[in-house]
Amino acid sequence: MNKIVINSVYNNVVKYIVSLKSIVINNMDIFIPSLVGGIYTVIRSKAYVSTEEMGEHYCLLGPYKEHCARTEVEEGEFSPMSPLNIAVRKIRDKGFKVHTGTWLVDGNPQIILFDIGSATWKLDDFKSELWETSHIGIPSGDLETNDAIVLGYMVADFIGEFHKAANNMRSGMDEPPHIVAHFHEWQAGVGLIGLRTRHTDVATVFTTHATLLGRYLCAGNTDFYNNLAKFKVDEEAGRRQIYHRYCLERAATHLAHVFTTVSEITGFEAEHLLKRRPDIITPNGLNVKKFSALHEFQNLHALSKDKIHEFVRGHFYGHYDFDLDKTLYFFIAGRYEFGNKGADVFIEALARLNHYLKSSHSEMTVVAFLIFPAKTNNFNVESLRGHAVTKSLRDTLNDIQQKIGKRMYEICLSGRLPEPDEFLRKEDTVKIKRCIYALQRDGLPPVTTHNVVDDLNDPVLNAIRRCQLFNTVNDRVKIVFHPEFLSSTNPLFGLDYEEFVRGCHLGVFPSYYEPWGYTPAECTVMGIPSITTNLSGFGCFMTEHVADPMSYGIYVVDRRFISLESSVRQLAQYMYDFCRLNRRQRIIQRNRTERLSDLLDWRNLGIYYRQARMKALHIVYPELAPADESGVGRFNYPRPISEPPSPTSSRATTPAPSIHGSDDEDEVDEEKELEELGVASVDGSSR
Ligand code: G6P
Ligand code: 1S3
Repeated sequence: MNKIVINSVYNNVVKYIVSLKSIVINNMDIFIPSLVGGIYTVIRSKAYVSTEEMGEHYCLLGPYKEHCARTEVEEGEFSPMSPLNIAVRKIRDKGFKVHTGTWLVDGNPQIILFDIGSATWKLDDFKSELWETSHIGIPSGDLETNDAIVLGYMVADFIGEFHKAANNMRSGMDEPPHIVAHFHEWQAGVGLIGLRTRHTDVATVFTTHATLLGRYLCAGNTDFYNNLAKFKVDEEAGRRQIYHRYCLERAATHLAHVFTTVSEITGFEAEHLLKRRPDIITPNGLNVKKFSALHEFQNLHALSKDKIHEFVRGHFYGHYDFDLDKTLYFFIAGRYEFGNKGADVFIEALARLNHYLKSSHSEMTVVAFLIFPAKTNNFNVESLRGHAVTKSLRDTLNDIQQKIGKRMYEICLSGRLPEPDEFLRKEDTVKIKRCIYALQRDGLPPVTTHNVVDDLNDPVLNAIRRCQLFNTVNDRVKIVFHPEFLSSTNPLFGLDYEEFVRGCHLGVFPSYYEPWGYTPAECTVMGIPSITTNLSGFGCFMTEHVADPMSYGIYVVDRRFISLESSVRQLAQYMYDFCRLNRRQRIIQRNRTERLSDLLDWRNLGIYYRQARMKALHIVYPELAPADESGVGRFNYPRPISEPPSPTSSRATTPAPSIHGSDDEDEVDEEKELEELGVASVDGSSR
């Protein structure tokens, strides 16, 4: 049997990967968190299970980017007689450069990378073919689309050769090679158009992770969801000068044997904007890694939180008048699409939260981090200075501590107890005083860690100014805008994204346009509660499969059926309710959140990819068994019957002090026991 599926993928940062996979084996996966490009995360996290399921019948195809390939790919040739090898040789014979090997991610899937530059000389031919077969014309100045065209036809050539090679190997057998090519996003869709217009005998699947027009329309001031049926799509695309791209996306959508979207809500959008209803919804999974110690994720939270504490001490030096033990870390992160990702709503709601906390004389402080990549001229002096002065104080104290230790040792050796004035010497006091003076500052702690290039027009900074969230001593909500993604080499945090998320208390993602939304999903598998919306694929998916998402630490803000003002208020209320949880309740809630990770595991969600492949194959080869349409519907997370983790479960709508339990961590054990007995689990049964 030579059943092979080919997936092609493209993310918006021109990281583009295509995968080939067999359908005989089931589809599983692995998870590596990635901040940039959700589509990249889909393919990368799925690689492990795909390889596990299909072995060498699975392969990824994409463009060759030298700087990425050097660190991420181990180059090597496929076995000489394999159809992959034969097809690669044929493509090379045409003068195209192709790199082969394995991708250095869990599962080590086979990978074929096409050097677009080596085929640019064929661009005009490819464009003519596209025009002749589909009447889609591409303007010469659109370099991204030009690259997509070259890559698309290289991929179509390759798959054509692969099909021939696989067919030749099967000569004498009745069955043709069963090949499924799965393309993701419009850029990769060109390959699908090429295959279909050339009548290559392979089954095709096209997945859109966000529609082109949807992204554009939402970024404007449009009441998108209430007007979906009314948009004049050609006109809207033309007005935005993306008509040719839109045509490619629509052609791929209609030519695919099976069309999928990552959520119902994007399916609804596709139905109106691309004029095809998805055949199957393929929700995004993650590679969930379970720790052998059940509560390891709680320990990791405490460890990472300590590192964030250290950042906060430095950033707020001179104004460090709040108790870190009563401080909560909230964050939002993602592609810098201010309105689409809900940063506007977040900042507005933070201002309300600030007011609620102040007027209720709450002891809690919230530090809200906004992590969006913007153009900057590096870190600002104030942020660096804060970390330098706190470091200097720490070093000085460590030094003095050591000296005191040595002196005490000597004195004790001589047979007496040290006198109090022998501990701290005058010169030490002077040194400490110097450090304390250095900790004084005239201005307020900055709201951003970097010099933002377009400071005056930056949407986050403007919203912070408008809401006057300036980090004054009176503010109970402090703001830190970090306009760069995090990495472990970051001089201020020294944390990578995953560690940062683990150290936070709540992820806040009040997106308006979010086909899926990996950020809250990543929080969930790390046991960190999050806020999402009923306009995000993730939010809708959770609402469908979990009886009471809020009690599991998944708060779903309504951004669909109520006014913007009401959504802001609801978000502020959720955040305020969260602030009223005591430590015990937060720990319980994290346990519950983490329990949902099974639901997001590719091992469960991979079934939809399998269905899509089978359905496509069945269309091309009707003699093959039709797809098994049963899915994750069998998952059912009932409401936990143990104590409510949140005052919201028992509260009136107005803020009131927390009434549940004490802050004593030991008491959590009782709850843990209850929960670990399997009070709420998949299918409601114990695990
Ligand atoms: C984890 C750790 C506990 C720690 C707690 C802090 O559960 O295992 O040792 O006390 O986190 O929780 P908090 O919500 O206050 O950060
Ligand atoms: C898209 O990436 P985005 O952040 O631009 O695809 C992701 C993967 O399917 C999805 O999670 C996200 O919602 C989409 O918006």
